[in-house]
Amino acid sequence: MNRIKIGIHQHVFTSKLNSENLHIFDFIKEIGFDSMDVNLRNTDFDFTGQMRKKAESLNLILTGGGSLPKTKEIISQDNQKRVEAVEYMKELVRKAFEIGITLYHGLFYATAGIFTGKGPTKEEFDYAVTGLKEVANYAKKYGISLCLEPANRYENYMINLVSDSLKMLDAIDEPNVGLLLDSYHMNIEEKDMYKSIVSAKGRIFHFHVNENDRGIPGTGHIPWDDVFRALKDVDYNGIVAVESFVDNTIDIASVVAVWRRLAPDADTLSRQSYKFIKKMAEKYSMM
Ligand SMILES: [Mn+2]
Repeated sequence: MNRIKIGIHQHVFTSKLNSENLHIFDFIKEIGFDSMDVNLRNTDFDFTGQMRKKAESLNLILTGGGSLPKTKEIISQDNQKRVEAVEYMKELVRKAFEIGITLYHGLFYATAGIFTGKGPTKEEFDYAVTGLKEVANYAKKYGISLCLEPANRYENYMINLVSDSLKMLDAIDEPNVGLLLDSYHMNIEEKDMYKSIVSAKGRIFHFHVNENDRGIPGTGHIPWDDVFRALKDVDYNGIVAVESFVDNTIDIASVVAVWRRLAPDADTLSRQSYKFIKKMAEKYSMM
């Protein structure tokens, strides 16, 4: 029988965790959450120890998000830029390790928001594979796995579909590389939510529940029964985390294009999301 854990992204509350707001961990634990997705890019190296200690004291699992920023281009024509992108990811791997994180996920097979006016070339695909294979081997030494997150066409042109991501996984061919699937991106790109999740059986390391408008799950038109039935049918045992944004001053607002309030406040968003995920997980006997 498969059991899922329920997580929440730190962006529901803040773009940057620090000693002033670390009590967010207590708050989400109280609601019932098992896990939080942390923004690795915005976490200071000298804060990792405190974060780790706090999470351990609460028995809270942390995962690390770290998409490539605009200045880091893993599929650039310029070799120097590709090297810099790989070095940047290695730094995030070390940060993740210091926090006690074992899953590092994001849009890092290309750079969000950088377009060429064409689809991906074979050369660009190969650059991503070479770079990620290097990062994967580095991460292995730290006991960390990478999760590629297929993201919609407005954010990148390399991997929009689950099927694209499976091709890249096969090419990277490392056991510590898998997928983070996200219902928001899938709703834009996939014809059939159930079939695409099932097509990735055994390769899904992390899952984002995201409503079609990125608001509270269960308040929009994502076919949630298809999503949870698929997670059940692939025996998913990982974390199902709500990813939404209330603090719209966050630095990724321009990438994810969220300009309006998606929920009244972070408190409401987290409580309602938890309730909804739990209800669906119970319906499909995954709790
Ligand atoms: Mn996501």
